[in-house]
Amino acid sequence: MNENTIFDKIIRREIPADIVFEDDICLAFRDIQPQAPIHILVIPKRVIAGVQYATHDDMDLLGHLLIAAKQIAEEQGISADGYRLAINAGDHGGQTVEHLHIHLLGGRPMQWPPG
Ligand code: DGP
Repeated sequence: MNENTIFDKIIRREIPADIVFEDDICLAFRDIQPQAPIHILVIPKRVIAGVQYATHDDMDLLGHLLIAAKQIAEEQGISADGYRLAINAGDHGGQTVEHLHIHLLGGRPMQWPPG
């Protein structure tokens, strides 16, 4: 398990991030390359390299991340208009950081299909 991704360094406060939410299980911070007016990453503190590596043992954790993302959307004032949650998995999914993360995107209308 790689615990030295950029996100682990953010969890350990070794590099700065604009943190918007934290609890015992997860951390949420603004994406450094925002693709929307609101672009926040929600990550577990426990390392899972990606959703493709999740197991049934991670069910509670994955649920926790989704509920956290939904609460953050409410706090950020984008819930009424709507928003997108996205998880990129592997090369074809566009995943670049090997630490599971949910993208919370909002503040503008999203398009479909994604690129
Ligand atoms: P993905 O492509 O799904 O693996 O998304 C990784 C995201 O992480 C990407 O949108 C950019 C963001 N990111 C990469 N490095 C940093 C960093 O050092 N700080 C922050 N806040 N975000 C980062």
